Amino acid sequence: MKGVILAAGKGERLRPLTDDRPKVVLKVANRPIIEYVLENLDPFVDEFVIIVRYQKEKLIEVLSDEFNGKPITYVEQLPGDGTAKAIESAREHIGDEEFIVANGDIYFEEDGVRELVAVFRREKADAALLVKHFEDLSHFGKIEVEGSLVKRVAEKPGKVPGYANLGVYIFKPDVFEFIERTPLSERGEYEITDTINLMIDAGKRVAYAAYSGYWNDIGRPWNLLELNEYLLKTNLKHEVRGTVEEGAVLIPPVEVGEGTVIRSGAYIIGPVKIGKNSRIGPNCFIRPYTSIGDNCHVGNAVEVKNSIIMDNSNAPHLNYVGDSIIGENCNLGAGTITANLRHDRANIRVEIKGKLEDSGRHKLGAIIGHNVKTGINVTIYPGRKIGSGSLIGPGVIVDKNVPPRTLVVV
Ligand code: TTP
Repeated sequence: MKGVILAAGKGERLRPLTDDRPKVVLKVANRPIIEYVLENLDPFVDEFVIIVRYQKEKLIEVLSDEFNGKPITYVEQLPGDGTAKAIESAREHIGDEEFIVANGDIYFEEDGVRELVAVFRREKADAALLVKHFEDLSHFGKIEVEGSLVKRVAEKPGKVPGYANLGVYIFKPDVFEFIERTPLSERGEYEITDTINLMIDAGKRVAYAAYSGYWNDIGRPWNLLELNEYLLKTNLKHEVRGTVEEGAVLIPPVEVGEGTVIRSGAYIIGPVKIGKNSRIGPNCFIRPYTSIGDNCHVGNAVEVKNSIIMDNSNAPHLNYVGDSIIGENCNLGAGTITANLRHDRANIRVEIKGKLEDSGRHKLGAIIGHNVKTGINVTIYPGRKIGSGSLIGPGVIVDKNVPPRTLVVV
């Protein structure tokens, strides 16, 4: 069976981290998001087809042409937007067998796919989708079911309990005939949920598998922090491949990659994951749920907590990085501090595609794109974004979002 992964989206809600790359290559717990999708589909498929468009070269560079010995074919999405259009793009690569489809920007585990395949076969279905029960469907379309089959994929019903669609499906090749007939939705996309309703109207058997495991839809920046926390909490082993100097304290689990040096006076409370060839300390404090990538430097008098610091980035002296995401190739000047809590302890709101959204978190720090440099004594307000390639001069208080490639001075 082939596994089709949808990875052509622009990831606009994840700006500035997606300013110059597709969201599926962003690393969480030091691994590109799409690798978790490939890994959890791997037991069920013998070949991957990845649908690409936005910044596709970056994705191809990261994954190359195979995963666990199974070939990957990259297919450019046909003109038009939406998940149905993305799936249609795989048409020539699907023979006459059923195939699995998964969004490339979600996290799910193998058990869900196993159950999906089992339900599809048991029900002799024409299609099957993975669903999960939520108490509040305000942010999801509702999957209405009757017995073992899906009756309808409905609009977002508001704050009511029910099943939501998780973005993992099995289809037979006849889905392409229904995709051809799928109309453009109100938001201007060809959506696979509309295709599924057309299939149900035509009397096709669409089954569902209810998943009880962990799932995350990585649409907004704080979803990366949630997933990072989950992965470190559940999957991390204490393993030191680098060097730990005398006088450093590592409270397990802490993973330290090859070539990394943890210098004296570093105090690290796991779960913490540190990549290869990084320099940590002396005299720093790294608190739980922190991932630090390859070739990073976390230096003297720096505290990092519940954060993601991507490859080649530095917090070298006198920094506080809390509940924050720092892209690749960044450098924080001495005294650059992220604020992660409001005095009134209200939830932090973040501007997403021009609208303020409640992150649901009362602790959220900065969201810093790639290739950003800050000067000394820069203060960043909670939930503020700094666009990739920007330079923030000394003493600046970042209380507004900074667009990409912008120079900000006092
Ligand atoms: P979305 O998260 O709806 O879209 P997106 O990835 O472009 O993100 P944003 O809304 O922030 O801009 O996409 C769901 C999945 O479908 C995701 O895995 C990307 C994929 N997709 C495509 O492959 N092609 C498309 O045209 C669209 C819209 C999404």
